[in-house]
Amino acid sequence: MTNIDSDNSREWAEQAYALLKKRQEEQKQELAKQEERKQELAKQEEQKQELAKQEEQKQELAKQEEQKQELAKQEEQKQELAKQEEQKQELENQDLINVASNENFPGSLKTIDETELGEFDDNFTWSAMVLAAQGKKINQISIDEIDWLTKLRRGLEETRKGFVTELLDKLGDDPLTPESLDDLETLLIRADVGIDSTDKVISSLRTKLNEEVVGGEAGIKFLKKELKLIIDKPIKNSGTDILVPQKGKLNVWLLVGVNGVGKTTTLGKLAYLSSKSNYKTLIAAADTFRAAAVEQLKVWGDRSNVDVISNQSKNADPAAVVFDAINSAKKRNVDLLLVDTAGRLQTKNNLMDELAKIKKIIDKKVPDAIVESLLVLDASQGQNGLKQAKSFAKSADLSGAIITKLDGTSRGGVSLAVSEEVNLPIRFIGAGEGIKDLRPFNSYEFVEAMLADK
Ligand SMILES: Nc1nc2c(ncn2[C@@H]2O[C@H](COP(=O)(O)OP(=O)(O)O)[C@@H](O)[C@H]2O)c(=O)[nH]1
Ligand SMILES: [Mg+2]
Repeated sequence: MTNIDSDNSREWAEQAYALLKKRQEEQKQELAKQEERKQELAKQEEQKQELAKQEEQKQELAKQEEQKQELAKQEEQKQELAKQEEQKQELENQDLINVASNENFPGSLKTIDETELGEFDDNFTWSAMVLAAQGKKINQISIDEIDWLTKLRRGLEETRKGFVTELLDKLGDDPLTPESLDDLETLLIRADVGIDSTDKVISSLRTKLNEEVVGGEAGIKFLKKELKLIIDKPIKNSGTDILVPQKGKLNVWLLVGVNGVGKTTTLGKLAYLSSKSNYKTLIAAADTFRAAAVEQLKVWGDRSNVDVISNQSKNADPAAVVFDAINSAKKRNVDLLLVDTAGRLQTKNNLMDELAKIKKIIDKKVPDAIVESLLVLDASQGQNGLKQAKSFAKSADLSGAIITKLDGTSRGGVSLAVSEEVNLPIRFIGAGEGIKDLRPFNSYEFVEAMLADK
């Protein structure tokens, strides 16, 4: 807990927990009410069908009657018809009621499970403190945020284990020495932070050591600050802190990267985030190489109610799919078009040509579109991921990176190498296979999770 400066933070966390608990209770009650209402509607529907059946029977009877006593009972028939008219009216009225009440309860169609509030434990306290340290107020935080930070910290556990824990063991409570800097250097390299970033951090620590005595705890604090500076630099240079679609324009985000890094999964999670944030979203299935890719995307699209534009014919041209998707996006006034692309490594030149062709189509059809080419990298690939980033950056004109699979890898440090050596702003990070396991990148949270001391 010592890593975060925040007064009374435990008390803060307790209050936040109580508030979230109350909010969740209220939500549960609301859901129960909706469920009741749904059953009520179902009952009404049954009644309506029953009435319709009676109506049919009556008409049948009336017909028979008509045939038998056509002349004699004309008067009676008139009355019968009048009655039927009345009943019909009643049915129509009921129809209106049903439509109206369905519209009132879109919540009952929810497909994504609400996150459950967990225990008031160390995870909650740490997450709440990270939020508090960023100036969040108690009533501004959500269970999802707490849940995500918990996942992030857990995800970076492996990276942390071979790193901070060991470092703290080595340092003890003693001030830093030139020897402990050597240890730190080794640990940073081992966590795939990269040579350049490591050199940078170590040399500024060395300068600091020459000027003053630095205790273990202060050393960690300084280290966090330095690492954060490295990750923040390309983000600052881009002029955009958090990547969001610009309203009033077509935003096109291309997800690129080699096979298996998590492009399609990430795209699915992005579609969820985007549509949940009320951006009109569309998916283009431009990985036409893998037969199952379209199906995989459709499943993700269904989960967040986002349509998928695809071309099922074998070896369809990816640029043609993007062409169709742009037409459709323009027609529907889409804010964000997410484009999934193929990632065959063996034919890398083709891959780059394909990406160039896709970009050309976008430029031609929507010159004022805001295009982002986001490189997806699998954190568990460590230095290999860094190599991919360098080679893509050379030929694919990238504007940002997304780091996936931070859960359960010991190589989360690669994010720093990508920032320092490829100069790419990290835009999102993924830590799991669920639809909510992707969040906009936040350097403060990332560094806190990577160096948390428990
Ligand atoms: N644990 C974990 N698995 C992930 C994550 N992102 C993607 N995956 C898995 O990685 C595998 C490849 O993902 P996919 O999206 O098909 O990669 P693509 O070939 O780049 O499109 C799948 O089994 C995904 O479920 C993540 O953040 N964490
Ligand atoms: Mg894919």
